[in-house]
Amino acid sequence: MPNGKKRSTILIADDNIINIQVLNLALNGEYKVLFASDGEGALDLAARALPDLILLDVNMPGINGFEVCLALKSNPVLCNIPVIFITSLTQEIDEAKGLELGAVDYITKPIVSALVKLRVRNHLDLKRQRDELSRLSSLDGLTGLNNRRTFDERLHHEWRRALRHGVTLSLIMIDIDYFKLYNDTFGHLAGDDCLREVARALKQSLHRAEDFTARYGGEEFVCLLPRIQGKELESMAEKLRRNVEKLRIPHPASQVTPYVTVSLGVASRIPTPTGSPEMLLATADRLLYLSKSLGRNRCSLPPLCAAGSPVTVTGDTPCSSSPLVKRELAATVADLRRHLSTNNVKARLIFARLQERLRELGTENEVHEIGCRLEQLDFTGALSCLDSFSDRVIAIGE
Ligand code: GH3
Ligand code: MG
Ligand code: MG
Repeated sequence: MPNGKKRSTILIADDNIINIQVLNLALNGEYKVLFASDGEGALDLAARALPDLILLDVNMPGINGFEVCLALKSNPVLCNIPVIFITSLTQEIDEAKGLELGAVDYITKPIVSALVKLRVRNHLDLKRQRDELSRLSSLDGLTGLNNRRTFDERLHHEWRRALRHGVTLSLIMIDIDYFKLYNDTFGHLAGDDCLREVARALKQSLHRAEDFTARYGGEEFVCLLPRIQGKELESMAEKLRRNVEKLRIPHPASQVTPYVTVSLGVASRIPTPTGSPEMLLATADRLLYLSKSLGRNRCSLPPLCAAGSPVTVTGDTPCSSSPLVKRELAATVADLRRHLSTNNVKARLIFARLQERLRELGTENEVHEIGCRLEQLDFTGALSCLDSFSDRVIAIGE
């Protein structure tokens, strides 16, 4: 086989045995060849064998070749298999129809074996290149993990699946602690190496086929874990944290430990038709933020019952609701204050997080005025509203 590559599989669908024999003779030495003698058989075999290319006759008993092509192109699993029509229909209008249906080529009979062989080879080469491009564009160039785009697609896909089956979908957001200081200490290239090592440790921590890891951006990662919850989820998050810590990557500037560590936020829910995957992300993000505000190198999980407080594991014992929430809000306010005058985009993101949290606590209107000032780009006004919010909501009873 050229370059030691796996032999490609070609499906020939034709109701005429002589045609099948001629094509088989031409292709059999170089490829694995499968046959179907009608449209239904072709669709069935395509779904089972996932061939690399299909040679399709048009006039066949039952479903004709055009209908087969339409069915293939409407199926998300089969739509990328190149189809070449080989037919006795020589009219331009038929050729146009075949190509419009998504076939990559249209060859008229009588069959000229040498030309069919060349066309098949060219289309297989093109398919290989397309597949490789698609594989590369789904990955993050630095770490080799799935990239953000692939994650977004997968999140929506898993959400819909979990909704259909009424099962839990869990999401973990992971952020390296004091990574800016790591770069400042060792340089950006060493920072890149560190990101690769952390990515590998995260990926190797998950063993189930359906678990999915991606680089979310910068020094943030996400894991998507279908059908896992409660204690099992908690130990999975803790394992991710521990496996990064166990790498023992020196980080002398870190204020947590002398090694690189991560903070985690875990969200988990059974999807409902009114919910959205973005809510899952927002919860994980908020709990990640809680882990940061409680000292980093830890996991925060949602409460097991709706009325409970988030649970933070590692280092801290579970905290009672009120002081915990106040600490979390104070950290968000401090962060917002820091970014208010210098980074409008980041300030808005932090504000959205604060707003979401207050909505959950039922006190969203507390920050309405800050939101209005931000809209008007009145940062001084927003800052003074923020101070007043902080005095009223966070300082009381401290
Ligand atoms: P925290 O513990 O609060 O998360 O602090 P932090 O320093 O990790 O967070 P911050 O958001 O302030 O800084 C993130 C840093 O990650 C800044 C940025 O330069 C670095 N970073 C993002 N992407 C890359 C990358 O691809 N390579 C390297 N070397 N650094 C990156
Ligand atoms: Mg970050
Ligand atoms: Mg960080």
